[in-house]
Amino acid sequence: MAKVPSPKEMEWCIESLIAVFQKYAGKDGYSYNLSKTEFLNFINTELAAFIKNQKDPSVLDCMMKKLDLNSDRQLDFQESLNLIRDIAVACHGPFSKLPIP
Ligand SMILES: [Ca+2]
Repeated sequence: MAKVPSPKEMEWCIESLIAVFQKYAGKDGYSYNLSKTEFLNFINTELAAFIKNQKDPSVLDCMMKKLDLNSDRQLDFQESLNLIRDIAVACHGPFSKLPIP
């Protein structure tokens, strides 16, 4: 039997993105989408450091509406990835200026 190679770092990151999305999606309905409640639970748990200074709850409502490209009041995996992409791009700027060890 051939040994299955362990996932590379980027493959592991992709698997992690999918696993975290699926952990929150489907808790109160269709398992392939985040409802508003699931989205708030996801963002307040998984991205707490990024929103810790955010005191206005309407900002998260606006964020979900902006991410919900097909306006079905749910975020599918692709729509939720736009948030992750935006955060990664925002973080890359400051990190890219650090010296490489
Ligand atoms: Ca949607």
